[in-house]
Amino acid sequence: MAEENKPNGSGGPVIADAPREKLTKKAITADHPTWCPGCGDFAVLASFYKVLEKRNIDHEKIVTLAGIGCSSRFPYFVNGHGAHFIHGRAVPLASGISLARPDLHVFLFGGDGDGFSIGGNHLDHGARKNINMTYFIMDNFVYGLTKKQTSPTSPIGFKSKTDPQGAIDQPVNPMKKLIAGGATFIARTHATQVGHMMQLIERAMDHQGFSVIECLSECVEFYPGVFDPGNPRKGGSFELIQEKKWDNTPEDELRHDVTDELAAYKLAQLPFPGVFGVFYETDRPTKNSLEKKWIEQTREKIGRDAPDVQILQKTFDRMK
Ligand SMILES: Cc1ncc(C[n+]2csc(CCOP(=O)(O)OP(=O)(O)O)c2C)c(N)n1
Ligand code: SF4
Ligand SMILES: [Mg+2]
Repeated sequence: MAEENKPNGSGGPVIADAPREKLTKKAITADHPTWCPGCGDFAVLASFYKVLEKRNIDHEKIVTLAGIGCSSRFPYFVNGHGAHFIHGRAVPLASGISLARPDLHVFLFGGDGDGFSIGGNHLDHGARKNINMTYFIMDNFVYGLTKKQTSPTSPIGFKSKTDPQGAIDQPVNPMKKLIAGGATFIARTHATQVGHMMQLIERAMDHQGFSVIECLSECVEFYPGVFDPGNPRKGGSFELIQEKKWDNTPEDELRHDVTDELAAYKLAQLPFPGVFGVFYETDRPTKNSLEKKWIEQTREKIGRDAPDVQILQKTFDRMK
């Protein structure tokens, strides 16, 4: 008798896990993307597929979530669990899923309007609570889906349907907002740099906590050419952050310490197109881990095998 089919202590057969098929791009591809030809978001999707394939993540553990916007169409194009949710409310949705199912890889995608405008407050709270998820923000400095309104990252002077004479409001600095909010992994990339996007997605998903990547992703329809200064192929410069290696060499003195909040702010001050890579990374307990402890303590008191509903009932009973 094969070892895995021998009866166990409880008398039932022990069934070995079936060998898994490797995750392929074909398996994770859903609908054909409906973005405009040349939109930067295509490259983000391609990088994401490549990371999933490379890391061979268990297919049923992949969740992609989003709010509303062109970039937020992302979950339609990924064959996995997913939802296209209310504009700006994707962080609370992702928070609930992450806390209820900590075994899943929760990926959140969206735009600058969704993340920094209507969803700006939720972003701060997801960050301070350090809820485990990877949030990829495709920043095109405009509202694309609704056809060219000023967004919170549009630069002063940008002419749009809401600012026909040019934007007059100070734009959000995403890196500064995220550092101040309390996100524990904060990085920046450019949609023309597939290798760099992949590296950052991998680092962000390996990070325990609220990890955010801002990606300059061009809207070729409503703000063409805006990210050329960060694209070497268009004569721009894609300058990478040199991170400290802690190798005692004199040059290491000049490298960036990703755990240094003030140093991260200084990098965030650099004029456009700024620098790319990891600005800040720190280790702080996640809400997931803190809640897990609390749930375990409650289970100890109420009974290991008690169903969730009974735990809830007992908790409410104690409040009477
Ligand atoms: C509550 C609510 N307010 C406004 C809208 C209209 N709306 C849809 S997408 C969007 C902005 C999208 O911009 P962004 O998040 O930057 O995504 P992009 O299309 O640029 O990728 C707006 C204002 C909406 N759908 N729901
Ligand atoms: S409108 Fe802009 S952001 Fe939307 S799909 Fe077209 S190019 Fe992309
Ligand atoms: Mg946008």
